[in-house]
This record gives sequence, C-alpha cells and structure tokens, in this order.
Amino acid sequence: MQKKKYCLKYLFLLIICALIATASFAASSSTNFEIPHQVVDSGGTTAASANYEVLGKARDKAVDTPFSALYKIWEGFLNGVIFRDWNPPARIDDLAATTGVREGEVDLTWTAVGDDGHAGRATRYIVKYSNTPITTRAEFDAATTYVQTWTPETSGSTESKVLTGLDPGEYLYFAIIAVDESGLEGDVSNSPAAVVQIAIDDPVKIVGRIEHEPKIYDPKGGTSNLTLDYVLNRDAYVSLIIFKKSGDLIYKRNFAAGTEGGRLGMNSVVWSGISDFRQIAANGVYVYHIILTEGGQVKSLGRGKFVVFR
Ligand SMILES: [Ca+2]
Repeated sequence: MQKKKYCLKYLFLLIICALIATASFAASSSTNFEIPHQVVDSGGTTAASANYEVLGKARDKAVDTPFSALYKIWEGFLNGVIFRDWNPPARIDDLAATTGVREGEVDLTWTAVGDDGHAGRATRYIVKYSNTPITTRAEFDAATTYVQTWTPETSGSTESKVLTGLDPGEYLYFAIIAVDESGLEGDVSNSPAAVVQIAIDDPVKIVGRIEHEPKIYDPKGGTSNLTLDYVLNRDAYVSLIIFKKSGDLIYKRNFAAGTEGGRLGMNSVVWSGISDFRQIAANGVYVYHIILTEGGQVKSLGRGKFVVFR
C-alpha cells in the first residue's frame, strides 16, 4: 500500500515536469514566422521555405490550419521546431568610391541589400580597403578592416557614408559584405577605388607609378595605341610629352584640370604612335614625362621609357 502511494507521487511529479517543459518552450518561441503552408509537414522532420528551413518535429496539429495563404506560427503551436535561416544577404554590386571633402576622407555609396537576398534588412556590414583590387573572398579577408557600426538601411535604399582617418593621397580599393541577423554573409561587392583626400596645401603628384602598355610598342601605321595609366592626387593641368632618346620632342598633349589626363584619381591617356610631325614613330627607345604646369613652373610628375619596334 505504501509502495503504491509513492508510485502515484512520482507519477504526479513527472506530469508536473512535463507541463513545465512544454510551457518553457512556448516562452522561448515567441517570435512570429511566416512561411508558405506547403513547407510544413506536420509531424515531419524537415522542410524548407523561401528563406527558412524548418528543422525538427511539428507536434501540434494546429500547423495544419491555414492562415490566409500562409501559416503563421506562433507560441504554443509548435514544439521543438527550429527555424534555420539559410538565405544570406545579396551581393552589393553598385558600390562607388569618390575622394572625400576633407583630408583623409573617402565617400562610399551603394544600394542596400536585404537579410534574405534583396528582401528585408541586413544586420551589419563588413567594410574593407586595400592598395590592390578586392575581387575574391581571400583578398577581402586579407584587406584592412574599416571599423564602423553602421546600421544597414532597408533593401533598395541608398547608403551614403563618409570614411575618415584614411592616409591622405593613398589610392585605395574598397569592398563591402552585408551580414544578416543569423550571421550569414553575402558575397564580396564590386571593388571601386578612390584617392583619399589630401591636405589643402599638398602638392600635385602621381600616386604610385605610371603603368604603360605595351612595353614594346608597334604603332602599326597608327592603328594601335600606347596606353598610359596613372593616378593624380588632385585635379591639375598636366601634359604628356614624348621624346626620342636623342632628345627630340616628337609629341605633346595638354590635359585641362578635371578632364581625362588631368583629373583627380585614375587617368588613362593614349598615343597612337603618330608624331606631331605626322610621322609614324621610327624604331628606337623613347622617353615620356607627365609634366605639371602650375604657377609658371614646369615639373615632371613621372616618367618612363618604351621601345618602338615595328
Ligand atoms: Ca537571411
């Protein structure tokens, strides 16, 4: 008789414990999720919606009740169901970088993406910069982090941010990844570059080196071009001059401040191999200079050599 009484006591305790366990689940799943009804397989183990995968078992038959075209699942309806977000934010593909207004600044703009692709709102951004283009995840990870605590705008909104404290005069490439609330990361954005704003009185200079292609140039009767790429740290009136190695000037072009050849940032200028005397350049070694004409002074900002061989 005494034994039976104890058994009943334990049974009663077990029932109480089970009730507490169910109640504590209800409290921990108060967030509402909307998922297409067909994804919920009552009593099943796993199903997927556009953005959420349902893991675990649906216990309650309430999930069979449609709510418009959706199931609205809220506390008490499901037991032991875990929603796993598998959809990361979309890739930002329109990031733009321009020289900022004040020393050490660069301005970035882009269109915000969402928590799930282009839907919703991402949770945070990872912003990186580097002296070389950031085109892969490995390059992104290796680049320098720009520390910020920006809150992303809703998908589709224009983001506009000023980066400060960068090294004036540097030519930097930027990239951004959006991260959602589950910690899923989108792909690396496009990687635009800009010159970091210099101090007001910093002199004009070419940032880095002048790149020219090809190294051995065949003018092909003026149908091919020698291309020179260089980065200026501000708008300036500059000229391209080309000499024969003997010292004879054969070509000169001026580029007004703010135009291709004389503008802040990357410039790309070409020479078709025709001299100012309307002759195709003869075989030999040539020297070019990018020169600055400012306040009556003429100064070389950079130079290089190439060979004509045709
Ligand atoms: Ca997501």
